[in-house]
Amino acid sequence: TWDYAPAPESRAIANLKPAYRMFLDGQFVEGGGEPLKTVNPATEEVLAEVSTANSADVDRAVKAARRAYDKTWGRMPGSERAKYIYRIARMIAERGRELAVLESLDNGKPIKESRDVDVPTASSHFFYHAGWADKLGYAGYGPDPKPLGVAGQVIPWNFPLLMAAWKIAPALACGNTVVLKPAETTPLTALVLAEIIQQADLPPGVVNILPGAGDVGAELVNHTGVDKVAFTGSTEVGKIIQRSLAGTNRKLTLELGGKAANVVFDDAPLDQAVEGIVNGIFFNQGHVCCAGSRLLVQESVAEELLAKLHTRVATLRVGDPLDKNTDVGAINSREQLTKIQELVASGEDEGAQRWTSPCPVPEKGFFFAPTVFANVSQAMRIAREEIFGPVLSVLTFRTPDEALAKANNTPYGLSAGIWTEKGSRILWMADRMRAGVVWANTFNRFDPTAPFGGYQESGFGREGGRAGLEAYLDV
Ligand code: TXE
Repeated sequence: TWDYAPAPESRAIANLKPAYRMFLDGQFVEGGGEPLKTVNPATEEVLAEVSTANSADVDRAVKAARRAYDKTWGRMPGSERAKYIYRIARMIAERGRELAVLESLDNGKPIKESRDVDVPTASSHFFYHAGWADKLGYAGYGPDPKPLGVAGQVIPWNFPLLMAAWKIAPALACGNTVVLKPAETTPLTALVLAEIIQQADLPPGVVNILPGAGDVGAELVNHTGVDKVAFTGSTEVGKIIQRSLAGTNRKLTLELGGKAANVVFDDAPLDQAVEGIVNGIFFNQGHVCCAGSRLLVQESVAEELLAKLHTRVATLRVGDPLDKNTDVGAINSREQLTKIQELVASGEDEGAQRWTSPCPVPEKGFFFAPTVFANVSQAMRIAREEIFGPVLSVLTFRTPDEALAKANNTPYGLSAGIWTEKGSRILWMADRMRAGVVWANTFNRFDPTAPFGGYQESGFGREGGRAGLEAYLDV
């Protein structure tokens, strides 16, 4: 174990303030809720105090969004909306360094990921959707599709800025207005996005950002002034929301958990597959809904692949999220760390064979060394439940039919991976896997042009691509 001190200049680069206020009707204001303290998960130090909303604030925000919809945004030609959205996209890119450092401080993810993935992908989502704003007549939903009205959006902590972008960009492009609640452990980059939205001169009320815990999320999704609810988070909360909206005629999209199979056939280029497996499960500490958390490997190459995998995983550096060489940063919260520890203990109890990377791990902060379980059977909790951490479960198979059956043996259905040189096998598997995204000889590729979303307990609705517009239009 070792200790580190975060570079003092990081707070200045992130423009970190001691206190943040919520964004309502174009202004930064104090909320009526109990302020929350957001913590740097790598040091356990308080980063900032953040004002939270109460139910009166939620009501004011929804009403402000309604006014903005009726008076400005909902009536504006798409070509005008596009100008504002392009401006947001550019401003995110311009403030990329600040946003990346702030994201790593608040979330714990490695700076090379926030810098190279989160921030540029957030920006590209606004660029992509700006392009749709004046072309909705060509989206295939009729010549003149209408926005829905006010969107109530609740997002998780694993990609705080990027999830905000995924939610806000399509809503705005289609002419809706927004009330968004970021996750309680990671509110900061969404509030910088609010600043960008204010500076981009969007009319007041078009976007409102209200930090708070789950109770604020519940107030928002149940507010009768909200026309469309979009949620990304746990399957458990997704089901609560679905039940509470039953019979209300409000539109709903849910992006929930996953337990993706990453399937390696014996003809796969193994070194390339190892890179994809590592990316699939250790990217963002495994806090990824589409993480390749179940490795299914053909029996004949299992031993060789596992040896290569251990060698590669042992090289991953765990630690300071702000160090450019860090591969695995901090677990976002103590709560999540406890959940990971519990599931790992269950894997050992149920008889799986645990291997943990010998890498040094910081003493302070929420860290967990990359872990690989072999001899996993389908009945074990580590093969069935979403761990949402840097923990891989390895299962084996003999035939493509068995691989397919095991891959689909999950209540989830968000993503999957296939590694093989045979094109025909890729098509055969992709056609039969119940997963919203199937990657072949790669993993975790994201692009705003490609629709993303799940089947079964992973939710419904798509985000990104032309299909993603449907969630925000009356067609
Ligand atoms: O999720 P929650 P948590 C999974 C992952 C993780 C587990 C728990 O397995 O370990 O869920 O994480 C808000 N009405 N995923 O507890 O509670 C909450 O404030 C409305 C997978 O953080 O679902 C936050 O903003 N909103 C997932 C958001 O929901 C409510 C990403 C998500 O928090 C609410 C995150 C309510 N009743 C966790 N209760 C993915 N799909 O990527 C809470 N919230």
